[in-house]
Amino acid sequence: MTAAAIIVAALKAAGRATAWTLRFTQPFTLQETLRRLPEGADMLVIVDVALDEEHAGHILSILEEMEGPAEKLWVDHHSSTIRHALDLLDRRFSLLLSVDGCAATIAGKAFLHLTGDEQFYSKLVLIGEAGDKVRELSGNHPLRQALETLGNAIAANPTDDAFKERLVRMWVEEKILVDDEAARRAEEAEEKLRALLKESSENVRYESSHVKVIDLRDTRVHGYAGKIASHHAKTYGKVVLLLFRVGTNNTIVTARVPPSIDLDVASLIRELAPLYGGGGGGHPKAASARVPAMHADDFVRELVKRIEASLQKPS
Ligand SMILES: [Mn+2]
Repeated sequence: MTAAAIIVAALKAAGRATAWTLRFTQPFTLQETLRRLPEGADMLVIVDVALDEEHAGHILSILEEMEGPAEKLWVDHHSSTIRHALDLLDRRFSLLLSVDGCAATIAGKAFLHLTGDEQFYSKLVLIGEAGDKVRELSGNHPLRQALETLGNAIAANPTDDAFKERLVRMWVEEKILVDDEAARRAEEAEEKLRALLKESSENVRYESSHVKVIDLRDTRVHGYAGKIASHHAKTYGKVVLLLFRVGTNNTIVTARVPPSIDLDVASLIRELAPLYGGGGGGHPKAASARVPAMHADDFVRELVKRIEASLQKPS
């Protein structure tokens, strides 16, 4: 979102984005989004969306057949997109791709000097980088409050695209970082998080010296799972597995590894989840799995076993 704001601000300053609209999409919904672009647009900029292996073939063929817009730019930091650079050039995309930092880093390097207000938009670069965890803002950093408010406001309802678009518009058109609406949503989110943290402490299903399993399958945690798991991992210095439900058929297991423990939980999940009819992955210390609800308990039992075994191995 911050990268998009910087790009739009630069295009506007150059007299080019007189009318613009935002679409929010995921790698697995990109094909749908591309099919429903506004008619007559003369420029398309795709920002921070991975062209992932699973969907690349389909998406590339849609792009192949697409008639407009005349100008197309892909700004991204995902290595799967970079591996398709030639395919994208063949489809007449201009490319701004780098694995260094996040989309806000790239947008800042390319467009900040064209926005006409480097002071304001450099704040957005920092907030975007901190939001994407490629940079840390210290507790007393002047942007820390805005970062937390925006993060919490979005977390309160992550799929509220209209709110997210309003935020980006506000950054571009009013150059305000946080407004009352965002502050109100953030407060709501913090309250909800407090309640969920309390509930999570009451639903610890297993705990050993290295691992803690929290079962929130009877609670609505959507948007908060990562925060809850990270909180427990950091506070107790244990690997945390948090179970919650998505729909009736699937259980998500969100895993967080504290900085004090050296463990690649993502590869354990990648190995194990398919054996239970699921899948998953992520980063070494922050990963998640989705498994059929009926196999969730067996999956978690085995995952705990493997985590404890790999932590007991002499290094
Ligand atoms: Mn990103």
